Amino acid sequence: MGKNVAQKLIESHLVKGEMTPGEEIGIKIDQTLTQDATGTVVMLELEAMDIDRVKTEISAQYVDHNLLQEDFKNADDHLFLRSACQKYGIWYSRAGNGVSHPVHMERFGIPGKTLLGADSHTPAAGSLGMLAIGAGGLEVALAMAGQPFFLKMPRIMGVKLTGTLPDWVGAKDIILEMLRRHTVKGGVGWIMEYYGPGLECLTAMDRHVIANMGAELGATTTVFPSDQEAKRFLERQGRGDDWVELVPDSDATYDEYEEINLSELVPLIACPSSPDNVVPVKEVEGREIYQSMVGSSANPGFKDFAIAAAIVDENQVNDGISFDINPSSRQILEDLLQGGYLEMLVRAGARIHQPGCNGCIGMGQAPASGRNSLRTVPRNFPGRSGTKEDSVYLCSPETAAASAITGRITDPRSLNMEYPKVSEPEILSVNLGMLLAPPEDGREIQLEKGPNIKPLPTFPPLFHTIEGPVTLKVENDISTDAILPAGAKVLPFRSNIPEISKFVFGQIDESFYERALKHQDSGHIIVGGLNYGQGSSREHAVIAPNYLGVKAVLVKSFARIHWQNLINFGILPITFADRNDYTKIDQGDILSIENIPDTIRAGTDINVVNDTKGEIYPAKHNMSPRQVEILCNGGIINMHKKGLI
Ligand code: MIC
Repeated sequence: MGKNVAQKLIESHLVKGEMTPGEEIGIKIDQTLTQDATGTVVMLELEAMDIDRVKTEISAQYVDHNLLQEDFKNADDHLFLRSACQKYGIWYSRAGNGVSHPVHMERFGIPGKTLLGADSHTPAAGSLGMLAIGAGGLEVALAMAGQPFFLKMPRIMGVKLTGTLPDWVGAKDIILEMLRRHTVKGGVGWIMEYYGPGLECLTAMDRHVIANMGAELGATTTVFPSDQEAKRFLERQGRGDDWVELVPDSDATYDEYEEINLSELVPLIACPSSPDNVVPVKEVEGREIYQSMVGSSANPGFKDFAIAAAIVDENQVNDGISFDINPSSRQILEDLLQGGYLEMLVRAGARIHQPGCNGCIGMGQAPASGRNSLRTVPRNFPGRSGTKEDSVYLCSPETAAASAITGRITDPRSLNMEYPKVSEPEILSVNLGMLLAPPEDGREIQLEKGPNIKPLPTFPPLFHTIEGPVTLKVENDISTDAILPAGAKVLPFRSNIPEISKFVFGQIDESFYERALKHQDSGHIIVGGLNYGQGSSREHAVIAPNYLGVKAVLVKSFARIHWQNLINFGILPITFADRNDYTKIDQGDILSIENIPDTIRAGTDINVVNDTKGEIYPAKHNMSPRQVEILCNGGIINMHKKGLI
């Protein structure tokens, strides 16, 4: 039977297990990606593992998150990361060079390779026919040390694209349509593979948009074929020799099928505050906005900025609007400059920022209170922008630009203008000036640690019995932004766990930190709903709760990356056998879980006793035997210290 691209990618890298959906497999990792908000802990983990040099074909570290240098902390982190890259043999992309995902695609993307990234949007590299997966930093550190990456074999959904995109409709509208149909939970346990004649009208960077935001479906990753478009992209990056063809066999099959007729799509928009709250722009047209933002790894292509520039050209941005432009890579910024598009944006009243994530993760550009913000970013979880009661809409560059002119949410098709035709420069300004190659041997290089960079905390062994209060009960779809916010105030503490732990669940309940401290040594439990831990890969959303004494998380279902992070740092992740039991528990109830190591080794069933109410709730874990051993040792770092990894 023929194979699809995802199967070919997995099979060519399989080192453990069978490709049976739901079974654990181990795959070889060719490349890794870290960014500066996850990378500092990764480098501390490499130091703790005492490795000499990374064992991957390519490892790259990007500085694209902590770009606001309001004091020494971020600047010190950048120097620490640079010294670690020199020491361990990692490429270092300096602050100002751009967002990790588009830069990695431009410089290191190679069809047929695997990429593991400490960022949930790593799947963007699937645009070039890579198997690119987001994971917690510790799993990326292990891959850098030459270990396989383990995951449950996903099912593979074939998404057939037919028709052609109408004017004013773009790649963003395709992924928003997928979110409308499948929600933020629909992709959990799945790989999305796109195929069909509709691919013809998608450039490699269009595919990047779709693959990037596949993370918002909860998908393990997204894969496109490496076809003539991938070849064209690599040739224009001066890397034509890296191209290999990788397409599905003519008789390839999928576990499930989806189909989108591109010709029927209209401009779509995700309303606050979830990426799946999608409606046609027409439905919310006319709402006043405060801000319109173009950029991020979810619309990083030259065309995304050029089309916005051409739309606002010869107009003035509405005088009530902040029109924020976040270039995605320095290379693309140079090309926009050469093509005259930057001049159009500046003349129209845009605010030009440095290449980086910036407002996408609340690193500046926070919207005014109670005002609407339109953004081409991938996420609009509550408070993620930096403004607590924010109202962020997700849309295409066309919609963002049209709305910047009118000051209201505007369907771009209603503008009285032809759909602009934009084209990249003949020769791309490929320039590796801000990308530092590692030296041949960095063993003598000393790590440069500023005062904000603290050693990783020690992690206690797994408790045989957990008995403690439910210190917080949360609803469905709790994101890692809700567990541990990003943003300009919090991100600088990513290398300082005691400090960053003060922000755990702060967006939901400001009293959580003090309540947790009371049970830091004896242990306490979090209870949640569906899709707990959706969104980012930040392992800090586990390390900090662990530091505060969280010993178990009991929910209706987990998001993949966060579930793996909980296990890797020794927090017991269990789900209700009967989801209705969720309603029986109140915050403050004392729960107990007994004889844990023997119970989770013996099977997947485990009982939770509510001592306060005298009830028993059957629960389950979904861990592999390998993961059970990690948990019984209190996490991977403890296993490494015992010489078990
Ligand atoms: C995000 O988009 O949420 C982030 C910030 O890039 C995170 C990584 C992080 O929290 O550092 C992600 O997506 O993994």
